[in-house]
Amino acid sequence: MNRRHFLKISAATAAAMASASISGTKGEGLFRPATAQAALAPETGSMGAKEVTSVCEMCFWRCPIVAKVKNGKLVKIEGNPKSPVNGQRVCARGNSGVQLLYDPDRVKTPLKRVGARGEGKWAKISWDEALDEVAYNMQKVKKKYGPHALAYFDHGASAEFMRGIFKAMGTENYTSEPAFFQCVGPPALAYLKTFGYVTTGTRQYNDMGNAKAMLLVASHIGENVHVSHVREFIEGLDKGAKLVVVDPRFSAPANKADIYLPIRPGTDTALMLAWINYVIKKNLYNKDFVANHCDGFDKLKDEVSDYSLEWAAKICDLKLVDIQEAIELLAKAAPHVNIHPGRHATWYGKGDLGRHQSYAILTALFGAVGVPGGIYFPTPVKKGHAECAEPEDVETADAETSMKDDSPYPFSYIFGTTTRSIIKAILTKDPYPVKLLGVNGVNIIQTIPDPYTTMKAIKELDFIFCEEMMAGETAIWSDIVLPDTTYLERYDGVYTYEGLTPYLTVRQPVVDPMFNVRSPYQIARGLAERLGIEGYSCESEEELVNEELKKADLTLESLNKQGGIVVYEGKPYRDPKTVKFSTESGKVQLAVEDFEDEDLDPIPKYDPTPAPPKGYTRLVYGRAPMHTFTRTMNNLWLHNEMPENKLWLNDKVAAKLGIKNDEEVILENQDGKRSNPIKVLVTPGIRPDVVFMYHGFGSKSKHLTRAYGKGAADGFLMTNIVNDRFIGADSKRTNFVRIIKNNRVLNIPELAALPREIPRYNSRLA
Ligand SMILES: Nc1nc2c(c(=O)[nH]1)N[C@H]1C(S)=C(S)[C@@H](COP(=O)(O)OP(=O)(O)OC[C@H]3O[C@@H](n4cnc5c(=O)[nH]c(N)nc54)[C@H](O)[C@@H]3O)O[C@H]1N2
Ligand SMILES: Nc1nc2c(c(=O)[nH]1)N[C@H]1C(S)=C(S)[C@@H](COP(=O)(O)OP(=O)(O)OC[C@H]3O[C@@H](n4cnc5c(=O)[nH]c(N)nc54)[C@H](O)[C@@H]3O)O[C@H]1N2
Ligand code: SF4
Ligand SMILES: [Mo]
Repeated sequence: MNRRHFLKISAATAAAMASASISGTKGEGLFRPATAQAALAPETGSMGAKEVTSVCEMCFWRCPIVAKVKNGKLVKIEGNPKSPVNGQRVCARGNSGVQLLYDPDRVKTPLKRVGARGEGKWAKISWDEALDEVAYNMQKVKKKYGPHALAYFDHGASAEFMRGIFKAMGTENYTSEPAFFQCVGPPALAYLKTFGYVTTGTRQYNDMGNAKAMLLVASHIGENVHVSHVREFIEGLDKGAKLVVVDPRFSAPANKADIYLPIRPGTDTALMLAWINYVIKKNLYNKDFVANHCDGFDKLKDEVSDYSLEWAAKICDLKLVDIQEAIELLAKAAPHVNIHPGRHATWYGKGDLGRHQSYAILTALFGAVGVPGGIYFPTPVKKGHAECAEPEDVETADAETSMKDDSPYPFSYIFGTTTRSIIKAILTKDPYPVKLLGVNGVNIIQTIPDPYTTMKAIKELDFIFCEEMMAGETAIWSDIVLPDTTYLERYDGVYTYEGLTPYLTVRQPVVDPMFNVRSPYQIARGLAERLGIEGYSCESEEELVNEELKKADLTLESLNKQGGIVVYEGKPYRDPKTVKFSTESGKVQLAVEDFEDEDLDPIPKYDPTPAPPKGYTRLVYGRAPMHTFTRTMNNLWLHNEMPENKLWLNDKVAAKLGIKNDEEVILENQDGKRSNPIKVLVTPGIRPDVVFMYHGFGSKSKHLTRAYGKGAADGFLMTNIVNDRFIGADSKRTNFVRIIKNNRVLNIPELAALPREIPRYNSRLA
């Protein structure tokens, strides 16, 4: 398919999604009072609807939106036409926020567990009872074991006010666990240390729209859907950018690639280092940029000098001509070349940081920083602080052995306390006991690999509570469930975008809260009152938002008069002569001394991740375009689009095993853990030494009546976790599966020969 054709099709798909009819919700929900039945049936048609601007939270990209509301009911969501990034567009998920609001399986009132943890048996309780119980247990655990026995796993907009409560209790164990230790921690650290700022976090400062060539290693843009990111990618292609895609699976962008490299999984750093060596040896690097703005070039040159393209071709199972052509193509476009920094990076544990550091190094060698098409500098946007919504600053109590400061992972403190350390402390009391867990915006069972260990740890806790919208896995494992509003029913403060076209906008309720739910601010306030924590003094969230808007010389009213968004001028580029970096020396660090100081490699090395044991294949996963992790699985419209996931299996392997397309199989991992039944997608679009599934499926909560048991959960096949040595993030692509069909175990034939340099996984050695 050519590019224009693709654009047309994407537009047609978007239009189809946008006009999808609004049907009523079905299925018996949990504790659904009769009066709520009517509330759950949305209005149809958006003619004459009231428009309220807000911000999407169906994923973390947070596109500005307009909600259309008729007779108090939300009927449609579109992009905010004034938004410079998405305009009127939202993706399938953004559009389907309507069905999150009216999902019959929302948690509608505070709940107290009456069965065993994980069983999902609850009694309805009042808000006073729920908050009293949480506050009582927080105080009790703190008194008995000290403040650090409290831990908080959080993610996303709903979590911030409650984080203030945990901080004020004096614990060191609060952190956005999924964001750093399960997602973007390794590239965030790699770019921070190389360039002095984080180019890839919640936002990604890479200018694909103006690139002349792009390199995507795994980033499966188009399946990984962030509206403006996809648009910039398409814009770049439309303007003629060349594209190199490295992925063992024929992903959505692989379909658009000039050169597609179906790499052996886990060998990307070998390819990157050979490319870096080639660029240096063939004088393809930007000499001015390196001489004026980079430290450590000679060291780098020396370190990578043995990595040849021939060697990489063998390790990576790629053709020499292809990898040579690819690096020449990228070099030709320099400096307007986009080496995508990646996002989700917690793949193999060992080597994850170095892989992303090697993208940063190649970017620097091409001088592709602060220039159109490269990575760029964020433009700060003025945003104030709502002091009336911040608890007093409590100095974190000293811990004899701190999990944060004395972490075995020297750079984890930058992000918080490593997930693995907290889980280990719950199970072993080492270095101290952790006895209470608060969870907010995290699917604690499916987001953290090795759910078996997590479930064991939860059983050891004195108390676990969550703030949740849905009756999913986190809710069924909690002692108390505090029902949150959805993002469509609350304020969450001011959002700023520091990208190419900076803007400021605000999330505000588009309808009144349904049921007996409360906003995160009101929940935190209720707890603060009971715990004697001062600082949540804003009477209302409007007051809080107005405080935050002061610094930008705005009020909610003035902002709303301007269409809910103010756009500023961006300053993403720099003069290559005078550009300065926020590292200690003001220069790009091609070799990171801070790493060396901690006995870690200052320049990445290739250290192979073990290959599958005989009879097994590697399990990998990724994003489904119309779902966000587990959180959208029960959404009526999105469920209808994709109710279950499939197992991508190489056609030659399938033929050898006698497996046909759409046949149902079960997977068994190297430790004997088995999956739900999953249908097979037989395809030539995946290597023979790997299988793939979309993440988020296979819910274990019976209360999610649509999502329960549909498809297979990747995390339930992850029991071999390798933690990287820099921050201790959890690996997820270090697990291997074989196939069970009709109760027969089928060994996977090895169709890609393994070079001697790559060891095979052996549980006794691991
Ligand atoms: N096996 C496996 N694990 C992974 C990944 C993978 O691909 N496979 N991906 C990793 C990555 S990249 C990431 S970013 C993380 C994502 O990890 P999570 O953020 O944990 O992702 P979700 O599965 O969507 O779970 C979010 C939970 O928060 C709840 N929630 C959503 N919105 C709100 C809200 O407004 N208020 C409240 N109170 N609750 C809310 C949802 O109902 C859901 O239970 O997962 C990581 N872990
Ligand atoms: N629709 C949708 N979009 C999303 C999200 C969502 O939930 N839904 N989540 C967002 C978030 S928080 C994140 S972090 C991003 C994640 O999205 P990405 O950063 O794009 O995720 P990755 O895991 O890096 O990429 C997945 C790809 O890696 C390939 N792969 C597997 N193993 C290897 C390997 O060893 N080498 C190489 N080169 N490729 C390999 C897989 O085949 C797959 O195509 O997506 C974001 N976008
Ligand atoms: S990318 Fe889609 S789901 Fe994510 S914020 Fe934008 S519209 Fe919402
Ligand atoms: Mo992520």
